[in-house]
Amino acid sequence: MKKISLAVIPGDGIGQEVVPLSLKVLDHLAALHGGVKFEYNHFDYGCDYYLKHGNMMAEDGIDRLGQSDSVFLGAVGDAGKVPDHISLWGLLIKIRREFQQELNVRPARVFEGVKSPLSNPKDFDLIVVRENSEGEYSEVGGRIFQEENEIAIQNSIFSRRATSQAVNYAFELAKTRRGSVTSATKSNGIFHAMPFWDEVFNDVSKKYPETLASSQHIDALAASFVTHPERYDVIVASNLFGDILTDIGAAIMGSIGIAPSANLNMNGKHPSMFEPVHGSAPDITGKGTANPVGQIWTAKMLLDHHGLEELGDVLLNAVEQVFKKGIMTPDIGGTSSTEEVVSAIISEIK
Ligand code: GGG
Repeated sequence: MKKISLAVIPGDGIGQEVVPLSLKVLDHLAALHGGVKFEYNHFDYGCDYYLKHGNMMAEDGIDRLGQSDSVFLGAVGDAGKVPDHISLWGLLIKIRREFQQELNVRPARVFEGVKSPLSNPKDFDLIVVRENSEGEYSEVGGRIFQEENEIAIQNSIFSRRATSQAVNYAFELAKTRRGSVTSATKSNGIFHAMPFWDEVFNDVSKKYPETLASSQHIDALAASFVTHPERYDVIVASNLFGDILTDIGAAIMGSIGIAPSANLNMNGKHPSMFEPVHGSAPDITGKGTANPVGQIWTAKMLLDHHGLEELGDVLLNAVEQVFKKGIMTPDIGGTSSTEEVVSAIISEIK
């Protein structure tokens, strides 16, 4: 029997709705198929925790989270309570950095039965590998002068090690898929970092002569996501470009409520973290209509990560069947509640 301990952080808003239901799905899967037992360590970190304690997590929070095999996170942020940069850097980005989760892997595809803005939705099936530890997400910079002379300076950081790691991962992943890697660049506008990014991409690509390698400026790439989705298999992108591209990808999938992600620790020293792409969605919090699929597909990525790919496939297959039957939340045109979709998925787990 494989035991997997999870540090569970529902976080804010709809995270508190979709995370507990996803644990029910995992428990059902484990009970039906055996071979695995999940142990949950619950943490109430988030914006309410901040209001009570002045921090997004406990002082020893990282040590406590680090005692579990993986982190299962819902959503972070409630701008009405805590400024977004405080909540994100105090929890989500803090965990990514402290646990050296240097890659964020985000698959995107359109499920049968779900309406997408694309005319050929089957053509859209890709994975974005996002560099997750540096790039434009940096604390280097500051503000100088005051009033009309005030200046904010934000430096981005690109290391050869982390950039190569992301590019290498993308090429390895492409070997298991359709064999093509596209690099998201902007070397015509960003003077130092992006020519460097291109240089690293070209260097790594030489090790993979059998893989189709290309670079595209992020603006054109974002547009082509919609006009020529069939061109893309694996995309490697910087922290910010990857974040933006995957929101566009989620919109093409029908809703950001569907999209999953894995923040991977690559050195085996710390847990990886699994979180949907969506945020806390305060506009629909408490209505019982949040789409649970992003969190449940995220659970599939967690299973894959722990070597339980067969169980992961059972889970995703159940989601596929539910969508084919038209059981879906209002964000993708359905009339079902979060709980109804989760119950339908549980019933489809065979
Ligand atoms: N699911 C976690 C979450 O709340 N993400 C919201 C967000 O703003 N993420 C930014 C990022 O992934 O860098």
